Amino acid sequence: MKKALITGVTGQDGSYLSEFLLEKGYEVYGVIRRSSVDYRERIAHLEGVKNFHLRYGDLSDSSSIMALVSTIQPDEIYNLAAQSHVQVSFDSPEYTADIDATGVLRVLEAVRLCGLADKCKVYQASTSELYGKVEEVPQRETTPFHPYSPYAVAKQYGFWITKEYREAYNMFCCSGILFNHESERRGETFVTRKITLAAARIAQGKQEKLYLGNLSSLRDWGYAKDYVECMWLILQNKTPEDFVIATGEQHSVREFATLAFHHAGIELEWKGEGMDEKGIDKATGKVVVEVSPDFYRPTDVVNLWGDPTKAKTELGWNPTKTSFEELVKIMVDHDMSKVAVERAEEHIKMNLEEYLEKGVVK
Ligand code: G4F
Repeated sequence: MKKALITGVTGQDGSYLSEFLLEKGYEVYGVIRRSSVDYRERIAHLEGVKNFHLRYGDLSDSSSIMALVSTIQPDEIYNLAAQSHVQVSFDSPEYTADIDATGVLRVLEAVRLCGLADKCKVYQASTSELYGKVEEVPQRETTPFHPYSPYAVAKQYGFWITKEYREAYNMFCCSGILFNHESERRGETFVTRKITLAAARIAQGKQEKLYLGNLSSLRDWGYAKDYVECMWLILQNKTPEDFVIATGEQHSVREFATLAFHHAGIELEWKGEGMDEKGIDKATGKVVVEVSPDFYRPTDVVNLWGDPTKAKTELGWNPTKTSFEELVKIMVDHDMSKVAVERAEEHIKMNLEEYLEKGVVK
């Protein structure tokens, strides 16, 4: 039985990858950090499942990584842990560098110093943000990098140190250069999930308005569940190589919002430009989307579009398994149900409070 160690197991990708590897018959070890608040929602259904184990560790603490690698002796490591929010990296650049750059080095060094360089393969979660202020459209493996945020600069180090360990120590370590990948498990401050949740809340009368930043920003959005398969395929390849993982389709934030609101039952009409642009509910004439300078970044990456040809031809991966339209629908359907459940719970609580007050129940 193969053993996989996953850092960032509590995240969107970590949870999907755990499910995928368990299904493939792996023994999965997920690394979690100590926290006083519960952040294990995405993997709660896996706790107690045979062959799924959680261990404490932190990418900022090399001794903890070293201890995990030496005791578990994994066949594969998936380094998904990161400070992954681009906007936050402008506020916490040093922390971002520690985890997203030096953290990668700590994982690679742990493998080397534990004498596992020949045995343990390493997958590094790299990003399309490396292309940043893009020098070619669409972007492929050969496109020059131009990182454009503290996050991207840190991830650039992670990419190059992975390549360096491959060349210097002959290790099987590779980067997946993943374009944006979303799902119903996506964090609520990333633009797609922020939109689908708001559309659901606005449609059900729980929110008045959604405030967004750059509506014209372009992204290549795929479904995270499809992308974890590719992480695994990269490590099963004959030779260690880096791959672009993308759908090959590009859409704007505005287009994503239009489609998400449509699935939630609201047809949007866009009026105005720049900071004055507004999304109006055609049926009621109400402004439901506005632009706020709070969500603009000091430097923003605005033209990401990946070319997945290499992954398609060399790994046999299907980049269009889930279409853009299906992805938006999956997310909106999920959030419509989530909001409906929250409303029902509120309703029950209100009734219960009233019954308690009237002495109907004690
Ligand atoms: O959803 P986002 O925050 O994702 P971003 O910055 O592209 O980064 C994500 O994808 C990367 C892969 O390319 C990962 F490496 C990274 O870890 C992360 O998962 O923003 C997407 C775009 C940006 O151009 C942003 O300026 O949407 C624009 N945007 C417009 N309004 C907004 C908002 N982004 C956020 N988060 N919130 C807004 O209100």
